[in-house]
Amino acid sequence: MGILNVTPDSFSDGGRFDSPNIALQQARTMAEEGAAIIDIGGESTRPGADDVSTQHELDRVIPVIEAVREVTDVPVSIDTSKPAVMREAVGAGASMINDVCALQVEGALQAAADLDVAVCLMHMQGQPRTMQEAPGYGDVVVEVTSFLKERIAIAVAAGIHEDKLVVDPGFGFGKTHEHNVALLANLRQLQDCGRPVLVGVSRKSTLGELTQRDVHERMPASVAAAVIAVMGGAQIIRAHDVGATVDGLRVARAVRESSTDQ
Ligand code: 9MG
Repeated sequence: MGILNVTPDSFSDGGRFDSPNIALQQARTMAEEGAAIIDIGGESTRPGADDVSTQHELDRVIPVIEAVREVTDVPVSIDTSKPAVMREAVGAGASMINDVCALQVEGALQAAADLDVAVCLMHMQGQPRTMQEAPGYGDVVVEVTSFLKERIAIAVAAGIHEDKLVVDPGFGFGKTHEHNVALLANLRQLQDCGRPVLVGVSRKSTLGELTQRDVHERMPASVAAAVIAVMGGAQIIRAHDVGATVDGLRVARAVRESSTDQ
């Protein structure tokens, strides 16, 4: 899943793709490099980011979704928590909802049920503005898994087909570096959710902490983390550097398929 942020303030590429033409070129490049999904977002979820109105978010993402749909068959995912944006984005051609709030915003469950598209339910402790202030867990892996199971049950009860759901532990969303490392090390436990696992660790601050690298120097660490995630059972990797990640994942997939202890 290639990341296309059409925002002025995302943590690693804020402002780079916020003109539709540049965004379109980036989408083309990601498609050529092997992205299987292009995830388009118009509101930054980095800690402390400003809220964006529904209209502003729509103005950012809808022209880009329409343009991307014209130039590639690669499926588009809409990265949003707002029901109105979900509806308009799917109307414009998106076929997946990537919701960091796991459909907890009022009206989001109904929107996803009505739209009948794939949905990624992500775990987050707290809200983006404050989530990194004092994250705390007894056992992070157990608590994240149990939250995701509960959200699956709630989504299914709201009329969303279970086979449309994907789960995501939400690296960096209300988690310390230790929590993120524990989740990556024990990712296989998320298989208990019974749904494909999506992992987004690309360029995140835990990788900066581990490597002492600035955000734009974290591509090797991001690929390493993506490979570890796939070896731990992840089926979708959300990444900025699509070409390098695809290479890493080809190696990981070949090794995983050849392993005798799945
Ligand atoms: C939008 N966004 C930022 N980070 C993310 C992550 O780790 N997973 C998902 N699903 N979305 C994310």
